[in-house]
Amino acid sequence: MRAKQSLLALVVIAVLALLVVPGSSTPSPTSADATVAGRPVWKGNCDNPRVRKEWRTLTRQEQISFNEAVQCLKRKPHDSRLRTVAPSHLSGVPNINPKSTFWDDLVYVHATCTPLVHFTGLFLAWHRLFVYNVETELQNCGFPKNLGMPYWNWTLDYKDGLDKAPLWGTEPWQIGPATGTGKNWIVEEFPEMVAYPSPHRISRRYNRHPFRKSVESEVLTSSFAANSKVAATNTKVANNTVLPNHIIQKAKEQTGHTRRSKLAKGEKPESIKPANQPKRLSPSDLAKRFSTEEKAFKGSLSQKVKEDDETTNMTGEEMVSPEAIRWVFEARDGDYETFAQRVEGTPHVAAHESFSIHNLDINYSPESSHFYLHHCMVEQEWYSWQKRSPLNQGAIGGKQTQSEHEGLGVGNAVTYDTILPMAGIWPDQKVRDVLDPRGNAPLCYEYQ
Ligand SMILES: [Cu+2]
Repeated sequence: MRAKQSLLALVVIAVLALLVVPGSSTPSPTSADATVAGRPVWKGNCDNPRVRKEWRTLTRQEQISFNEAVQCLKRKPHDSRLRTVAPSHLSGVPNINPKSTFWDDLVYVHATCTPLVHFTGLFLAWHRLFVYNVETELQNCGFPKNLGMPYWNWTLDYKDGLDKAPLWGTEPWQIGPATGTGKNWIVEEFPEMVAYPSPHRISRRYNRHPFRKSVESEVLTSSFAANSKVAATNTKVANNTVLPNHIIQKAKEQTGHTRRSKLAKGEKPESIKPANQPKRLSPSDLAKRFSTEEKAFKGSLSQKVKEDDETTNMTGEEMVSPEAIRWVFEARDGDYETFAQRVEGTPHVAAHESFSIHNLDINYSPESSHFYLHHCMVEQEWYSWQKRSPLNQGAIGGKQTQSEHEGLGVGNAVTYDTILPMAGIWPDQKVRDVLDPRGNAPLCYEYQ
């Protein structure tokens, strides 16, 4: 009888806890199993969160320390644990170059995961984990342990121009010019070569109208050239291919193969081709997808899109403006899919596309350190949306396979157990493990 009473008391306490949580706007300590509408809510109780600051609020010394940590990662040798995730015939990414640097490894992790983690339901969760892991690597290279990744709040630059952000420039506390020199826009400050897709120097060019056909065709042509070179030299899948579990599962269902993490030497990649394989979106497919998002945004600005010209003439600045961010945050509480699609398709894409060349080929965009400052801001947008309501804390959505038509993919739905592959460099995690930025392992950070 007593046992029954205490059980009843526990149930009452649990129900009360659930009722209290939705009323609070900040994360409250709750039981690990507590849920809102079937979704996990934050524990939010980690000790000593790393503090992520906006670039311009860092001290000069901290800015210099970030640049030095980046250079340190460029001096570190290739990590032999690196593995291919999406087979090369799906990703278009070349085999691992063992003569590359650890900085190149970071680019490779992103590139080999690209078909799984862009324009799918994994975009926000995967990039959150990726940025956090790189943040740890920067700390191991001398960046202060109490600081997290700096972020670039591009909304502060929408009036003056994204290229006028104080992070650009050639002083030791800046990250290099927004536009390099010469006809290939080489960033002269960085003499080092980056390895992927083939060895080259870092180049960058600011485009005020990144969606104009002329800019797109100029930049995409060079991107295509790089890709076709890769395709020609890369007809076989690396022997050390590791596939994420959901693809292995699919392959198993289709072929009856048992679970495997490696391709045997000489084995044809077709034998493990999943039924619903991620189709690699070409740069022009991606451009189409971007312009769909743009139209939706432009439509929300002017109530209706009158002409195509109107959207292609949009500046990157318009797409990161307070108005654009307001539109992103109009996603109602719990509606992860609307939020995720808008944040990826508009401010995220705009800040990328405003800086070419390789930044228009999303595979290799982390070759420039501003990738991390930019993605840390995208990440903050998600964190802010999550903070707004307990309904958002555990909200996920979208599918696992890229599609030309669906911004968040097609095929299997993303679940709390979907794997976020880290290509052998860091442990893979599940989606549920990265929903709470202050949930202790693996994440513990805060924004300032
Ligand atoms: Cu990315």
